[in-house]
Amino acid sequence: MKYGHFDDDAREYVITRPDTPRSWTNYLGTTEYGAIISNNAGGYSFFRSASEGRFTRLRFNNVPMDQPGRYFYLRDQESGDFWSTSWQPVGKPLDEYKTTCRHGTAYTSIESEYSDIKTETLYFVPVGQKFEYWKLKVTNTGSAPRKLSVFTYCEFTNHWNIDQDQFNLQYSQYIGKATYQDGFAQMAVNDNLPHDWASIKRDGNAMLSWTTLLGSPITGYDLSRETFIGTYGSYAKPDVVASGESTGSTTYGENSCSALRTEIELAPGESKELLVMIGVGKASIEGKAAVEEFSSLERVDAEFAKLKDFWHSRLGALTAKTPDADFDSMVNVWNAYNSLITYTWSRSASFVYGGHRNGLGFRDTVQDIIAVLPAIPEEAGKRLELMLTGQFSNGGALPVVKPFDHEPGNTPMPPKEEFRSDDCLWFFNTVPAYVGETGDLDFYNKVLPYADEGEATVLGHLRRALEFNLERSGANGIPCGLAADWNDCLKLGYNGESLFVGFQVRYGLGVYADIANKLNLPEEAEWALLQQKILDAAIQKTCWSKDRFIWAIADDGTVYGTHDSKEGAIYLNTQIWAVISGAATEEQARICMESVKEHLATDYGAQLCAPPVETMPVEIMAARLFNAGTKENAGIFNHPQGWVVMAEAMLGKGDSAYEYYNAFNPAKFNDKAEIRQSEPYVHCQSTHARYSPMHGAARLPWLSGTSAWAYYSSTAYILGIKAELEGLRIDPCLPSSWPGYEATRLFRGMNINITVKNPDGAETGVASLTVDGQTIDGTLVPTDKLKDGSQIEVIMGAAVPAGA
Ligand code: IFM
Repeated sequence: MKYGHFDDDAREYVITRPDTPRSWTNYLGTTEYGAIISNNAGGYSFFRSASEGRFTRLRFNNVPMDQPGRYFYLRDQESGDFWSTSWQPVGKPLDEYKTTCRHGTAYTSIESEYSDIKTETLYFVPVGQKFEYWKLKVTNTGSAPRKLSVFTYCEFTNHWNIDQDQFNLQYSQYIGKATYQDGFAQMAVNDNLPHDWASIKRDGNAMLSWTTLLGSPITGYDLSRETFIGTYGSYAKPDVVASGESTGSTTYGENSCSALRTEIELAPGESKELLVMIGVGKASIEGKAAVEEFSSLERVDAEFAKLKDFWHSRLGALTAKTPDADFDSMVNVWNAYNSLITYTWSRSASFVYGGHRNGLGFRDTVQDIIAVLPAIPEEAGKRLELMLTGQFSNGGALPVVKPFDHEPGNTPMPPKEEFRSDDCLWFFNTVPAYVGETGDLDFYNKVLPYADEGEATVLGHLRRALEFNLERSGANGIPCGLAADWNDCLKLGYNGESLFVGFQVRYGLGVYADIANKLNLPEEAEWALLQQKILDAAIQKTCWSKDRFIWAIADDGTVYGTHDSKEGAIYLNTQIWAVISGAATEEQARICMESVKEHLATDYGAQLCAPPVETMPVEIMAARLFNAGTKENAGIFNHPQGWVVMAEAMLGKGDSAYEYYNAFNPAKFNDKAEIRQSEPYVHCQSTHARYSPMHGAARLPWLSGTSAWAYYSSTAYILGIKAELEGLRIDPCLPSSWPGYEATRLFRGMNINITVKNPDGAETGVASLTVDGQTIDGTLVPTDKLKDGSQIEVIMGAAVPAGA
């Protein structure tokens, strides 16, 4: 079953049936003013933080779902019939109500037609501003003149802190006041406090927001939710809309909303345009200034064009034209956009994340950066520096970096039991990728503070990261899992050993040696390679079990993930990272990847483990808390799916890499939306596995490491386009059915055109490579051979030895 389609030319996803199986959402705004909107206009807005800056309300996990939101109600003054410009909340029968929602890059538009009235709404936050627009065009498509009342609706929170708003009602129901003056609704929380509303110190300052309606005189208003909706009313049938009588209500505590009203008369064929503006600040200052400068319809159009340019130029950093339209939709638009949104909001703001994860999850963000480097290298570099200052001088890291509060050099070191083992190991993926993108080798010499005290060069930070794990190795010489490794559920006891961390350390040591060589520090490289050798020996001695790598050894010596284990007998991450890290021998790599295929692969992605955990001690394997076949308990965790693609590509298996990619490519399930249920245009954190009766149902859209690794694996491994310090590498690993592809890649300010031809159906290998007609040996195009507009042409096939 399908509910919509991709419109890649417009860079939009078009939802043609509004009764989607779940809310299909989109993001508006930036880190200053963020907002989320569903295909039925449900959602909320926040200033800087989804937990500390939430000023309009969505009631999470509600029935009906995703309410309230940003609504326009229309009421026919003659018949009394009323509806909303989005299908919900009124929810007219779908045989009478036609609607299409277009989710674009940080904007959403909804076009609907009911009762001979066509409405077009457009929602967006102009770039860099602290307000949002809702633009509405109403057209009379019938043959009779019409008189309509239009009511706007959004619901204010009673406190910008979500817990205060939702749960601490004995306080928060007494602190808000909504007032109406000069065409503005003003919501003031803690109005008695100083009006320093933009301060990041929420306590001690008022929280102020405003709305207004323009384009037609305001003829009435209601700011009391109880009055507008009615104490036993509903968003589907608000008392005021049903009666057609606005009351002029304001609030003194209780619940506030902004329901502004106007009347429009439309001759047949006539259209009228209205504009709602909602923002943070004082109506009489920030509201007035925004209206003065931004409220003309010409300005709205100009801001919309600017917004599109802003996003489309970012997405244009890498474009591909392959034989697979679903692959292209993701790479060119949705996976790139998803990664930028995930990078922006980490795990803090969605319809699933209510805001409690406030700030940048350390390991999450370091990984998220890898996908946005082609689009925003400078900005991502600043974020990377911020994360490096979240590392403590012992080499471990803060679990979450809060950009507005972070004080490097001044953060108390947590107790040793609270450190996770993998946090800083992700630097070994992201830091070289950043240096590759920018060509800035000197970045490794940049001095940055530690979170607690002291400072080091970036290279010093990397060395400290490795030492952190090497100093915390267990009885078998494998690094300890500590509070958790990548897998939040794995708790092996402080001295229990995690092979995934072992592989990450091995990978990191190799990367470190490579960097040290580039910096002409042979002793550093030697140190790293020696540590790697010692670690390799420990891995080979204890961690191979017949046809797989184990996953861990608890501190009581119990080995998890052996071929004869009753549960959790095979763990995805240690097989694929054995390959990625280079720890597996050629034979082990082949065998363990075959085991992945045999025991873990499904039509919707590879399961994290099998069989599910049912009796393992919950103190060791907290995944047992999850229903079998979900999340970390043998669910299809999507975050590692990109690593599976990378591992297969590293083994030269293009068909297999593509098959694994397709299994979790959301676009491939566009026509099976009743199974996947979540948005077909964004990645989800996990999918129900075959142990679940809901096999294939994907959950937790948008904010997950899945997006970054899906993007990175598809672009750097399948397409094989990778920015390296010395130049641009083109080393594709394609499905044998692809005759090639074309791509463009922005690289250090130059637009590079790439054509890959695959005449013999090779899966890997470059037979020849030319740049602007000049032949290059190997797969790396040196930067000095490139200029803006360069044309790289690659013919795949058996590699021709250099000089042959
Ligand atoms: O690695 C974690 C991530 O940091 C948060 N979500 C779950 C993942 C796996 O446990």
